[in-house]
Amino acid sequence: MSTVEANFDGLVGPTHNYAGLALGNLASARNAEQPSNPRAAVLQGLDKMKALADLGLPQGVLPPQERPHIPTLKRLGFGGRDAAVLRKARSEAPGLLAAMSSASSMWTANAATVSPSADCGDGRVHFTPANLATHLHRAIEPETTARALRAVFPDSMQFVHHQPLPAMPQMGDEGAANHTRLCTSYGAAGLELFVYGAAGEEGPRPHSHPARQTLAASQAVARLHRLDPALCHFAQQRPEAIDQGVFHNDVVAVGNREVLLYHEQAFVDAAAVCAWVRGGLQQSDAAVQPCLLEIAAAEVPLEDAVGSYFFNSQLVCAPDGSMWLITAQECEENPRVLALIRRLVQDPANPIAGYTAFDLRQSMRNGGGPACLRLRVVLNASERAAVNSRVWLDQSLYDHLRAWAQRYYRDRLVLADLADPALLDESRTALDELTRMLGLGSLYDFQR
Ligand code: SUG
Repeated sequence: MSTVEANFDGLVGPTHNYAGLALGNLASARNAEQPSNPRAAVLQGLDKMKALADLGLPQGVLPPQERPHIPTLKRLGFGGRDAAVLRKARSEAPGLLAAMSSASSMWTANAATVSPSADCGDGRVHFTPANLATHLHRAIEPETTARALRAVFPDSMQFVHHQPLPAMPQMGDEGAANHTRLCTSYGAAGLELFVYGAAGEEGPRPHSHPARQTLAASQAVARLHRLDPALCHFAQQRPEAIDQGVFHNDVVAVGNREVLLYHEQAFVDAAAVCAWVRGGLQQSDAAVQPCLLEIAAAEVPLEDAVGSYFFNSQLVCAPDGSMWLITAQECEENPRVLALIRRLVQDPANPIAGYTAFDLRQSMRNGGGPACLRLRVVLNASERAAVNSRVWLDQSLYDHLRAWAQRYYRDRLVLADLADPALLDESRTALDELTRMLGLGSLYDFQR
């Protein structure tokens, strides 16, 4: 069996809510304090996963995290029994309670950076969980993320799990959302493109929004993964694009196999990126034509790209090798973006054969599109066989997860509900059952 690219999507957690926590993420700010629907959110994500599995793509599931996170609230000085911790946090520091209650681990493009075995010096698949150091609500994810990744990819002969980088601004790391791999075929050694927002105090930086990924962090990940420096490139995001809501590179660019689809305003030096991709792919297999698709601001202004999340589409290969765009419904609702999609699908000069749009509105309202919800892992046949087999989504797991969500998830949540001890109980019961369903062991603090 050949090497494949598998998607591991994050299940939306039972406390999914809109708290306006993410600086520089326009959707998060716009929808702050709106009621959310956690049940619809998890079902929307599951439907996308199921559609990709039905297309013949290997599709895995990653678990949500335990929220509200009582251990961190205790560490921050809220003592007593769980109900008292929640009550005091709500009255004294509602912002902290919201941060400890976010379901943000659903966006698994930020869970880790993953390098396939064909790229790594020791021939194993490498994972570095992202430290997500710029935001409190996300900086509490890496410890459980690391446990989850070890539970899903347990075989140390084939998988290497690094520690997250030190959690400090100089080492801000947001994982695969700022990393793209290009290759002539999945099993061949690929080119790894790392995109950063800032390189220390010198050089251009955004003015109003944080640069979440640093050059130093990207370089550290490349070193840890034992990548060949000749096959790595470090490109800077345009600071002015970050200031316009491009908080991760996957909001303005997506790559797959030999295709890089990117907005004109994505990179400080797009010409250097393209020259490196062309040279590297030609060297890997001269028969494969690199396909660099730059989308002009005149065709789709950055504002429309951010509003529709077009570049946060998944670009995937069906088993017959044809390429598909998996987009958010918002792309169909924007006439300029829809015209662009039609143009790309009709153009024989690129391998994109079609598109499918999904309703992911619950996640989109917090700035998370189709590509944010998945972590890509390229696996050869023996690595694929070494994955915890219970996490692969098939009809039976899909049915079980739907029934599970319907049993435990609420269909309406507002910020005041986060202090409800019943919500904590429901969430723990749901997660406890999930770890059994997926064979993950005692993943959560409340289980230990
Ligand atoms: O980190 N939103 C997430 C969205 C992450 C999207 N991921 C990628 N682009 N790969 C973030 O900004 C909002 C939470 C809130 O406001 O309630 C939030 O964290």
